[in-house]
Amino acid sequence: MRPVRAVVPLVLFAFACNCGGPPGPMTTIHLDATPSVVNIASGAYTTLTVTGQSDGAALVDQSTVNLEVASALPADCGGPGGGSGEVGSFSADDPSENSTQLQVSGGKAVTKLYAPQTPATAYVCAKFIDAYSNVATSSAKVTFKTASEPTHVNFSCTAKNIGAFYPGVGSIGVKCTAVAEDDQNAPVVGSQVKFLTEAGTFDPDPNGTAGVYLYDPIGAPQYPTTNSGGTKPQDVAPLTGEPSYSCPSNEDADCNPRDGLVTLVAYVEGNPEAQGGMPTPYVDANDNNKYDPGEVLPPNTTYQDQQDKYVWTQIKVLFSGQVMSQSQQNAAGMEDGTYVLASPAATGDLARGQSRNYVWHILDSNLNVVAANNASDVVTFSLQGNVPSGVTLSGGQQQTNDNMSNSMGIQLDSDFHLMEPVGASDFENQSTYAVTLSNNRTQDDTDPPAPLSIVASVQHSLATDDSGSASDNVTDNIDSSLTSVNVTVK
Ligand SMILES: [Ca+2]
Ligand SMILES: [Ca+2]
Ligand SMILES: [Ca+2]
Repeated sequence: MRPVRAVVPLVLFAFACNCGGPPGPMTTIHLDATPSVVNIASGAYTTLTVTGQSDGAALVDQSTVNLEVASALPADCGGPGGGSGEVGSFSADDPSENSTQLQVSGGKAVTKLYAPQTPATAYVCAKFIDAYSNVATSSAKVTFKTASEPTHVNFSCTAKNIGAFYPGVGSIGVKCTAVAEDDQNAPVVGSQVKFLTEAGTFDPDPNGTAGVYLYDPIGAPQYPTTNSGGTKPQDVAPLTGEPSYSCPSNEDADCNPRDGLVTLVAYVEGNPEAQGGMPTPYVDANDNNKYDPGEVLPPNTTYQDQQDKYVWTQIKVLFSGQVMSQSQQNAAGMEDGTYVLASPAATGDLARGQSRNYVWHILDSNLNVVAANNASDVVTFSLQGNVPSGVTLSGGQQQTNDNMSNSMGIQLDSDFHLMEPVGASDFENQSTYAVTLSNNRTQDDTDPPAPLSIVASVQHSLATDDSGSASDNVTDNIDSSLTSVNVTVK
């Protein structure tokens, strides 16, 4: 066989035409204005550049280009004409200089168009007459506007629930980012956002990227109420429906979830009128949506209900700690099963053919959901003892896991504002874990009745991975005397 080879001739046809136009070769020019949107300021300008082709080459040096600026494009530049007023000037000193003549140099003609005093839309017409008296035109539109200013701040942190009260971890950090934006939601370059916090400290990002780190310096030795340093969140009284108990270290105070709630503020100089007016930025430490004496303000300010300097955003994060131990629970005078221990209470025979649900509430000493900043954070339940055949925990497994949700327990809206009313179920729902122990032994199983324990352990991450700290990931193994549920299967 001969290979088949096809050859397709490729033919290009090119046509050139000067179809009834003026004599001589075509001349074209192009006017560029960069930038095309200019913020009005003293000396602000846009750069106009005219390039073109004439006689098949770049514009000849020493030839001239005429420029005109007006509030409407002239008729001989393809516009409606009739422009008026001062909408830009070719002179830095004279706002009325609305035309100029440029010499081409290096194939182009360049000049500056200075901003007017007030916002305006300027139309610039460039006109070039070639050696054959052909007229080529090009135009550009330039918008002069008042400089954009921040009207709001976008503010968020990479963790909602931070294990800042966990004993002995030292400083942990969470990255927070704030961007000042204008009324078009465009970032306002050059705006310096500042931060206020109820607890911990804000430090610049040590990696030099955008944002700041919220560092917790608490490192409490045991209870958050006996922390050894740093600023901790304000102790607040429980709201209606918010669970609480008498704090072991201070019987006059209630320990309640909002004792771990930390208010953060990002503020920037801008236009608060855009939001219908705003009060002085303040750290609403007690979550009542109003300024109370003692709440943190920007340096050297006094609180005003209306001010015209700053725009700002407030968010809240939660500082949480270690899962409460049995000894802490006892010291707190809490009854078994109130918040932490499995229910129903520990002991009780489980006859053949029976099953039983056990419920844990995994909470810290403020009754908060513990921090779980890693998707693999988990509560693990296991059966311990001489497990007879036919006895299973939660569907046939000897061990069962329940991934923890990265939540605050406290209900906040999408802006991290506290939602009212506060209900105890909000705090409990996200901290509840359950397993089922089933005794499926048959008459053929002759193992003797066995005492067993169900043991829960918690592995959770105190902060997000980008905290810059090596100590932000801990395994919190709960005291076994707390978490064991003892049951005899018969
Ligand atoms: Ca309290
Ligand atoms: Ca307040
Ligand atoms: Ca607070």
